[in-house]
Amino acid sequence: MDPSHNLYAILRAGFADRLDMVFLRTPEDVVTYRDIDEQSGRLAAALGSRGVVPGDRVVVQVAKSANAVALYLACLRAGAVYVPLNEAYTDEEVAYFVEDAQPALVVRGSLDELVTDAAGCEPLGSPADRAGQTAAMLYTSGTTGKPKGAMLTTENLASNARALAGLWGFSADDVLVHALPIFHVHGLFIALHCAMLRGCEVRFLPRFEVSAVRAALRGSTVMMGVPTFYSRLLAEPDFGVDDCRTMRLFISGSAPLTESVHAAFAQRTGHRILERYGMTETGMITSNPLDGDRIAGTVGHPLPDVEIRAVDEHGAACPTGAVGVVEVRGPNVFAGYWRMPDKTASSFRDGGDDSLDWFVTGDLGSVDTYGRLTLAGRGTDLIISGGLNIYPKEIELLLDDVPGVVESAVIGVPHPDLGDGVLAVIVAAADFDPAAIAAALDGRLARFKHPKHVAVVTDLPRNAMGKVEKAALRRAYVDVFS
Ligand code: MLC
Ligand code: AMP
Repeated sequence: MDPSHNLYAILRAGFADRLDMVFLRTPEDVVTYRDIDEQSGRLAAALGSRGVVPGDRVVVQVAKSANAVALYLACLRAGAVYVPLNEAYTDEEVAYFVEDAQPALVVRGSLDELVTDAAGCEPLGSPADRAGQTAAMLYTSGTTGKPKGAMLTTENLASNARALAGLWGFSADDVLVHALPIFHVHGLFIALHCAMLRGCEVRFLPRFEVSAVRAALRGSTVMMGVPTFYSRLLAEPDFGVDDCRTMRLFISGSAPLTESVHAAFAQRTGHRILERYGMTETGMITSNPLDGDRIAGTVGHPLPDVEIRAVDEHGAACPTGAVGVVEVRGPNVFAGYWRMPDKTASSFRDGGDDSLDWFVTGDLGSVDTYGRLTLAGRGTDLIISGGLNIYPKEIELLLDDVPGVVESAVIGVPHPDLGDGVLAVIVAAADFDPAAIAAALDGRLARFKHPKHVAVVTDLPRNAMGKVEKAALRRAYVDVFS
């Protein structure tokens, strides 16, 4: 097989001469690249013995661990489509994904059984040929409708990884602090692929816990995080230059980094955080430069071979500096939504003859004369809380069924720790009992989506069309979490 036809083979070429170096340093264990190569090979064989064949989906909802990384890589080697799920999802939420993905295998909770099986297997030989095929499928929601499986190909993921490892100056000498979850693009692809392409060491923490992260920063060189990581570090009065002596780069993304956090971090540590922008369907789209100006409030330039533009409501390109809907095209853009051809078609705009079509991100932004993108909010009501996307509709549908709730509107309002905090504004009947809300959501909705505050009102503001004016609500409740 041509090694460029399988993502694991591409990544392996990056660390092939560093097999005896540390890959994952976890709180309990030290896992070398050779260990992961062997373990992912055995797990790939174990997948085969369970009947998984190339193209099959494997749904995985497990805790972050070295074996979870090995299982991801095993899926790549076996040619299976890796479908990771947030550990916080409830049985009811997982049931939807399993029904939709039609997986050949579901791995939930413990990896023990699979790992035990793998121990008795010979590592899989040649990786599956997956040229032009889906390597992983990640679910992402929309403002309406159910979550959609975004199909990411070998080439989508490989092109993005190569571009980022180059742009951000990754080398074998780097040591990456990894405190992100590995069920999303950021922690799974962006962080791990950059490290593997150069054979770097990764300090692999189970979650973001501020004292463990501070300890891990000492002796490390790069950290990737969501803005909440940076505001939590800054909330430590004694966090500063001493923590960052060996660091060369702090990267932020998944949610807007405020100019005040950017400035405070620079002042406290001497490091200007490098902000980049991306999404599940596209991987990374733009990045501030490693060398040169990292401008707070902008998300930088498109990656090599990636094009962006802002368009108006008619789909015409906006003049320089004018805000429009951001569209993107390039090798990073996904192959479409799993079994949703209509939704896929309506998410792209015709790019003209011989050109790729444009993917419509739904984000609003403007492009300046230097080609830099500045985001200007979102065209949708999407809430981004601590780097996790939350869709109001999903919560409103459950709230509207709660006894005593007449109607509801769910919005995101500024939250000092999470960026956006989820607020439910409800119109209640006389018999409404506030405890009924928690009771109705428990077990049905992942806890991170639960409203952090509920406000009861007599009616919701509506426009002439009868639509709830969420912007007015956001203004009215702007201070609720401050
Ligand atoms: C946890 N909780 C949250 C939350 N995370 N609530 C709202 N928003 C969040 N993000 C809730 C839990 O349900 C729980 O509630 C309580 O907080 C404590 O849980 P925890 O697990 O101890 O939380 P904590 O460790 O503090 O987690 C916060 C966090 C984490 C910000 C560190 O959410 C995180 O790591 N976020 C990163 C997400 C990420 O990787 N995003 C990238 C997406 S990819 P209760 O009620 O049970 O007590 C993408 C593309 C791109 O967007 O561009 O990168
Ligand atoms: P997801 O679908 O979970 O991958 O989330 C993607 C969304 O996160 C994008 O459409 C943006 O709205 C948001 N996002 C990612 N990076 C940034 C950033 N640097 N600044 C602002 N928003 C961001």
